[in-house]
Amino acid sequence: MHIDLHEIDTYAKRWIKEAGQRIRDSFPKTLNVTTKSNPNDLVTNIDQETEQFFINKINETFPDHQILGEEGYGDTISKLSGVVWIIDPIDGTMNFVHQQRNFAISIGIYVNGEGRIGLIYDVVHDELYHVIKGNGVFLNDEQIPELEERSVSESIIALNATWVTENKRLPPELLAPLVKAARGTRSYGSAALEMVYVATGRIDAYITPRLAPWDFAAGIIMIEELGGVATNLRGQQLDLLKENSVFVSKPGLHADIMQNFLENGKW
Ligand code: 2AM
Ligand code: CA
Ligand code: CA
Ligand code: CA
Repeated sequence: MHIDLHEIDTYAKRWIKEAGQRIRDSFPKTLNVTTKSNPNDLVTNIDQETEQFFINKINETFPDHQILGEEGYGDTISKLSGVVWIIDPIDGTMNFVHQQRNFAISIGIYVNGEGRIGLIYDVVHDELYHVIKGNGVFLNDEQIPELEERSVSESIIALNATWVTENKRLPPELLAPLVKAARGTRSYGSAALEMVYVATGRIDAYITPRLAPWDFAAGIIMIEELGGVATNLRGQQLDLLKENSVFVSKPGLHADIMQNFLENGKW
């Protein structure tokens, strides 16, 4: 199979901008909101229509590519061979519904399992974060500099308060000392945006016990391209075919938190 990454990238950029325009155009219209696994797990007609928009475009233009999408209109994928588009049509659906901001479209493009292109589009701000592996990371036309080291005491860490209260995924006392030791914590409610905030240095790390591949597929390519580190909460490599805990961070800070707060994965 001949793979022209620049051609794929050109289409991906065009489509993500077009999808973003459609989402902005939908704001005055009535949104159809339903729930999925529980009353707080929301999905809208716009999530579904946006995913279908990408699938139609990709199938028309690149019939031999595979698609893994959150809303389930893509393919059932058991291994990452050939070109796979990993798409979250709206990341931060709760924000989209309640706030009409703080959400993004996320697309990671993998070739034989390797992350090659990542796009995260902050639709409301018209900010496109973009990486082609080996060619740097850009916010619109501006190149994002490499990540530098940072101590815990001077870092802002993205972390949802849920994970230091009683919950099904983590011992609540695990992260409490980190919350105390850090300069500050934040929670934005969109994993894709939290990833690009790490990439741009607006925050220093992001920790969460459960994400799906479409939440992080694009973001980890950007963070790794800039010298950052992306693993699960036990310090292991992320698996693009299932749910993972996720810990992305500036270099140095990752090892520090792993060693001094995450018990080197032995919790
Ligand atoms: P979503 O808006 O695309 O569903 C909210 O803290 C972040 O977690 C968002 O990126 C959200 O993505 C994601 N998220 C919400 N529910 C999730 C679930 N059940 N599993 C994994 N990620 C989820
Ligand atoms: Ca969802
Ligand atoms: Ca998501
Ligand atoms: Ca989503």
